[in-house]
Amino acid sequence: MTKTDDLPKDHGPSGGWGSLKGISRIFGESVPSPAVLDTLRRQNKPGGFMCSSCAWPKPANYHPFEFCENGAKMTLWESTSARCTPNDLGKHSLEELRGWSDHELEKTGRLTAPMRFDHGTGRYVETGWDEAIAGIAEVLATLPKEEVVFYSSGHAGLEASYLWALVARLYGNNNLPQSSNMCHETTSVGLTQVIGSPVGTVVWEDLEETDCFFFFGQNPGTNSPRFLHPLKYAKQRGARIVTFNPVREQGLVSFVDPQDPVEMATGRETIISDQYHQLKAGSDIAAILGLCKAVIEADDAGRDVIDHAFLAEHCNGFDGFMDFARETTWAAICAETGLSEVALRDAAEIYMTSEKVIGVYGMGLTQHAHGSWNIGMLTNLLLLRGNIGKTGAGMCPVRGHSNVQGQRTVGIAEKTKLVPMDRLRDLFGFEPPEKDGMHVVDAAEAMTEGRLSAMLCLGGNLVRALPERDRIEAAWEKLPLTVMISTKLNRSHLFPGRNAWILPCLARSEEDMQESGNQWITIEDSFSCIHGSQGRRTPASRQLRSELEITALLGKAIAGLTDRLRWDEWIADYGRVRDLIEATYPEDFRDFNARMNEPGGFWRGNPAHDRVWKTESGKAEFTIPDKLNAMDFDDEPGRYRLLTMRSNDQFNTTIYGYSDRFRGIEGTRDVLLMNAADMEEAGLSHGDRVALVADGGIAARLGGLEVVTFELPRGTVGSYYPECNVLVPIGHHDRLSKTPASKSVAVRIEREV
Ligand SMILES: Nc1nc2c(c(=O)[nH]1)N[C@H]1C(S)=C(S)[C@@H](COP(=O)(O)OP(=O)(O)OC[C@H]3O[C@@H](n4cnc5c(=O)[nH]c(N)nc54)[C@H](O)[C@@H]3O)O[C@H]1N2
Ligand SMILES: Nc1nc2c(c(=O)[nH]1)N[C@H]1C(S)=C(S)[C@@H](COP(=O)(O)OP(=O)(O)OC[C@H]3O[C@@H](n4cnc5c(=O)[nH]c(N)nc54)[C@H](O)[C@@H]3O)O[C@H]1N2
Ligand SMILES: [Mo]
Repeated sequence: MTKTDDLPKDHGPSGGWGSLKGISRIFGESVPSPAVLDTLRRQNKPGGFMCSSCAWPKPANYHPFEFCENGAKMTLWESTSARCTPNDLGKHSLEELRGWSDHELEKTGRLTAPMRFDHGTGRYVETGWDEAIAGIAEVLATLPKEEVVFYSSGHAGLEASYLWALVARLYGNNNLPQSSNMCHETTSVGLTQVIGSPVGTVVWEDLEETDCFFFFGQNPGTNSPRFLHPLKYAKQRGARIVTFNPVREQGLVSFVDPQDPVEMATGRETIISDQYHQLKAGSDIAAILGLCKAVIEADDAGRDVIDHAFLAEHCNGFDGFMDFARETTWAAICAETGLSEVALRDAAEIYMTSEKVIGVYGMGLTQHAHGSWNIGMLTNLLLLRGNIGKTGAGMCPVRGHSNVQGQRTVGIAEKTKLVPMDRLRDLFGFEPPEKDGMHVVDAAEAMTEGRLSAMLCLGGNLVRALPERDRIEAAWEKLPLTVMISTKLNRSHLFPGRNAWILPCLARSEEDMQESGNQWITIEDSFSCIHGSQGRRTPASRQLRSELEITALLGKAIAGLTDRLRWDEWIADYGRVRDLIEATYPEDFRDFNARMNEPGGFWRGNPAHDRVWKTESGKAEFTIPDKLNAMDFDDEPGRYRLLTMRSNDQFNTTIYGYSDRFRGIEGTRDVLLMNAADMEEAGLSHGDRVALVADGGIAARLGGLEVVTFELPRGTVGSYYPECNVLVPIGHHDRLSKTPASKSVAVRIEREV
């Protein structure tokens, strides 16, 4: 175990002046258009616009500046004054553009006009909206319906997303994979199995009441920096924080609040983690089992630390689980995690002496071959002391994109059982398709096997976000149809299908003027609260259309106008789409239009929060994993566990720049982070050039990496996503939910000259 006090503070606390420098650098690089400061002032406030970066909740009692370093970067990045016009794009061949980095591609600026790929000249050319929509509908009419996929990345608002799902079903399938298939699908499936809820149980009040957080594989300093404020207040109240993460993440070590003038002037920082346990990647099952074992042993020895009444009333399977924990040896747990028994008992002591505990997790738990068992084990830990369904306690998966959770709530789902099809039938007068659709991994496999005809993407950059990039790129450009609804140029645009369009859309901070005025859209945050959002900025180009309008135009071209499919009226007033959402999901969206601007958002409720378990048994389930780690390969000499990381200067495949200041890595992303003892054993020195070679059944290599000595557990190495996606096999994913296992990829290291 490393205690936070003992850790070197070489890269300074999170937040502080570094975060302001980070923002101002993007301000310089992206050359935002005027009035952007006004936009930032309205960010994440009732009556304002909701940041399109992460899904962290927006509090009712907001700060004067309710945005973080990375939210500001996102807004500045989309408010750039640079433009990528068809003319500019037409100056470059695809070959040439494929040599550009992700950063260079997006830096060309906002897309301004619809484009079609002209295979004759090998260039994108401008086209009109009517022509583009008619062209797409014409191709769609010729394709096998089950071979067309309607992907969405978690950006678009509830209204556009609801219609997107409707369009897919009217077209004739449930092929509605979403970015969460690569992200928190493990939560949607795994958490549902054990507590009957696909989403977290915690709400804002719980953050204010809790006396302890346990963090597993979530990095708030970079990925949800506004979370650092409630963590700071919790620490000031005396709450404790324990972190399990192979990487020492600065945001979980200490924080200087950029919104606090005294802290900024004095540099006074809040120490975040009381204990920081750098376990081996993929070993959380064993680590959490160790915590459970310590609790069970203490209870067996007469300390009353298990909530037996709660278990008896609410849970299934605890006797079997407790025996399993008793029988598993400390030696096995320590060997698996690389942590000592003392360290795990220390952490368990904090757990046992806290009355209200929140379990926080992110990609460090979900992106493993047995990610669902990780979630099951964390649930076991919380259940032992009744830490789900009481104030100040609960499960807190931290979601990714700003509306990734909400899109699922309003029908973007490939599984038919998740959608009230009978209501859709009644509302729109059609027979919704009955067959389950494709998950993103199914789609990727079908694509590489030539069984897919079209990819329509509502946002995102799937070519870059998916595993096995080389195979995906080759397969993508063979598709009969590709359609990308995007704000900026990205690598997915550079592999146009036989018929290909780019449809440029408004960004969330921009005015969306329709017949009834400037439109509101809504999003759902990680705590299941719904917020209205209205953009006010002048759109980047007069030719941009909103995501809702583009979706509705496609729907109209595919299914026609009828007395129940009132596409034009929906475009004219998004409030009518909210009425449809309310009619489809009355329990979640009561008085939707009236309530959407409530401060803090309106909560759509969660039965598990009130100890109502929507599982098959009607109880919360304890689970016993088949093995003590979440991986699908064994350690071998020369084989490493690669975890693919996000830097502090990116939002997924959008690379703002090359400064990962919390980790002290500047000016490059081509690095391999490695433990000093591992380096010595492999005969490598800091600064050496190496390649990573996939060691999991595919032939793939990523060269040109510089070795950086880093404090990591032995056998675990780190390098950046999305660059590493060449190395991840498509079949390497969570067994239950198919979430790609991007946090434990088997690799070997080869020296380069
Ligand atoms: N600025 C910024 N914000 C973002 C994003 C972004 O790219 N940039 N992406 C958004 C999206 S879509 C998402 S899903 C979220 C992602 O946010 P996070 O869930 O925080 O995702 P990551 O940064 O990929 O990884 C989380 C942490 O898991 C740790 N980890 C890796 N392997 C293991 C393991 O085996 N066990 C444990 N305990 N920890 C492990 C890593 O060291 C890292 O600190 O953030 C969202 N917000
Ligand atoms: N190895 C590895 N792979 C991973 C991960 C990992 O940790 N490691 N993380 C996974 C995760 S958690 C996720 S969520 C996925 C992300 O996968 P995606 O969601 O597909 O990718 P993004 O990078 O978020 O998409 C960026 C693009 O979205 C478009 N865009 C931005 N804003 C808007 C908007 O407002 N509207 C529209 N229509 N388009 C917009 C821009 O064109 C931009 O280029 O990647 C996954 N892949
Ligand atoms: Mo994500």
